[in-house]
Amino acid sequence: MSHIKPALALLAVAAATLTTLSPTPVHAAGTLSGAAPIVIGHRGASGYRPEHTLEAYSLAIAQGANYIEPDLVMTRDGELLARHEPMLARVNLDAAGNIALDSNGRPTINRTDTSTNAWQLPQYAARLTVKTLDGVRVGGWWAEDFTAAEIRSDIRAQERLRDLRTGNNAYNDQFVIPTLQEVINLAKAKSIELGRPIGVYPETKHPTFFAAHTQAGGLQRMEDRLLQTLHANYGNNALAPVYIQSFEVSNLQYMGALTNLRVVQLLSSGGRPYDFTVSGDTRTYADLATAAGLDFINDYAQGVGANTNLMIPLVGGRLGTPTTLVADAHAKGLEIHGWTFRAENFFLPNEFDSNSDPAALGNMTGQVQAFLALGMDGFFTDHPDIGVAAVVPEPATYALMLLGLAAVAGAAQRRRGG
Ligand SMILES: [Ca+2]
Ligand SMILES: [Ca+2]
Repeated sequence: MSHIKPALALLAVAAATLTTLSPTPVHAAGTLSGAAPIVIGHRGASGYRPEHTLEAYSLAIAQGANYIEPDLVMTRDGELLARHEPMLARVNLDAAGNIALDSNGRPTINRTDTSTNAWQLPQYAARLTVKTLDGVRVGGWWAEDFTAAEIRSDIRAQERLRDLRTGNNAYNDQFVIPTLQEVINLAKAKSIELGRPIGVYPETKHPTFFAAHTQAGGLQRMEDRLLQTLHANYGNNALAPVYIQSFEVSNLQYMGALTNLRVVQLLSSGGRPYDFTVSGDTRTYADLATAAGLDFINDYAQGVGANTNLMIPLVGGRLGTPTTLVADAHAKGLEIHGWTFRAENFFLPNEFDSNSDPAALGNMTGQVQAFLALGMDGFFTDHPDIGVAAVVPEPATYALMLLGLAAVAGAAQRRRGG
């Protein structure tokens, strides 16, 4: 990524100049470009509405999110829909890996991984299936066993965290499962309406799993469908307000070679990419988060999306000592976006809890600012309103934003030229 180096040199000069003008340190000055950190509406404003619905994305935009994040699964006929998992609804399995039945002989739903009413529709009862997903037996109703028309006409979203975000259950069974194109249409329409760019940050879910689906069905592979859609809407343009993310590696390498759109390697706090498991590559996410791992990622991606624990590990439920990951990523010219910031006490490091009620909101602002102080370039949050308020750009930041945009444009021009 040698084309980034002149941009970094320019930014270093700009930062030094601005430091002399503005002695007050601003957290945003620590980002790679110097621009303010971006707020990504994680599955929409999913703290407030059932996730991955146009209503959740719209609210995220209204709350000031810069990007909205659709996770993508595929239907039987190859449509890309926004859903966190291929399971439209998930059921519990017994110890032997078969569907567990209650005393009435009925399956019981998993209460944190069921995001639609598919489990309540008698016409689809027979489609309940146990499959192996990334090496694990999982039971449920699967997006790839339905046509897009069936899902969109009959199936409606439900609150996934139905026992924690109980207020959101009032919105159950109302909202359609959107296509990727509908999510893009919303982002583009709102960009014009509000006069500010609202980007999309799609994630390919379970690429190895869906590659088997598309091969068996003679369908266009997920990555080709995604790039075709994105290029049709934004062009093949590094400056487009788009990031493509995945927990697997080989599908990002594939897409990175076919597009100038920005690619982000997700890094989990444990385990390894599933395509590595399949191919016998023994490297873990922890290995990918080292300097050598970041060099590897730098060959095909422009950024990493890191679990918060990789930046500031929890110690006894509280934030411990930061790692060097943010600085290490920046040293390679990689942006780093953190996930996932959620305001409920249940999710917050305990020093930010407001009380002992897991569902009550605590001090997410304090948590976010601890990570922004490291120079994190953006973050995924279920509560974009709180996230936006936690990012307080100061005047010097705007100057840096302009310089950052100029530097990125220059880098892109050199990339095209080279
Ligand atoms: Ca996601
Ligand atoms: Ca907590």
